[in-house]
Amino acid sequence: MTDLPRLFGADYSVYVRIVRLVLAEKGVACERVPVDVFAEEGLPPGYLARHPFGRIPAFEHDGFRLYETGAITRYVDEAFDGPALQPVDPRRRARMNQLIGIADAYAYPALVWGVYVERVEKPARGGIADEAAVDAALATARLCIGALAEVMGDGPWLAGAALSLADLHVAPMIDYFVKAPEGAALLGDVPALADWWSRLAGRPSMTLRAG
Ligand SMILES: N[C@@H](CCC(=O)N[C@@H](CS)C(=O)NCC(=O)O)C(=O)O
Repeated sequence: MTDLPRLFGADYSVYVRIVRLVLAEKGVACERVPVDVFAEEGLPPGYLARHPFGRIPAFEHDGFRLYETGAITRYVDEAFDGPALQPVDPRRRARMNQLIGIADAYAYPALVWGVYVERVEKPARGGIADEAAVDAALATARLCIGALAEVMGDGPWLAGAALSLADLHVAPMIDYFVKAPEGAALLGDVPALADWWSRLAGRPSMTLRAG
């Protein structure tokens, strides 16, 4: 019998959630192994052998170890049955990869760290938001939302007619972003992306929280 793939990480993580969304959309069960990168006691012994950069997620399937979310999700899509999550058309696939690149390079730092963590999480822990940092992040966030909408084209999904890895990569970032009032307002200013978000947020995979 084939072992279940193992996913190392924590529920709060954007990148762990991306892999969980992809597994859920493919209908692939996995074993979760808790790793809290922000734990006071540090990383579990031996974790750096799986992920030398000490980030989450890490993944293992039948002895094949992998880290980097984009590599994991493409592997899951290609190695398992279930609906294909990458367009076959080279240009559509290039758009999907472009969207994932935008998400990693620009959206994650701005939407999640610059807006959500600063505006929502820091005050919830008794801290004070750095308003200059929020303003700077919002400017980048506006650019990101505009770029995603432009690359998306006619939709209804980010890479075209079918749900793809791009939707599932961007989703956890938007989910944190819209928890900040400025994030929700900014998304609302771009109707194509706001409509996409309502479509995506209602999928069963998106309601998975823990476990
Ligand atoms: N390039 C990595 C990024 C993963 C990443 O940044 N994960 C965050 C949690 S969402 C993390 O481990 N942060 C710990 C840190 O920054 O020290 C990937 O694609 O998997």
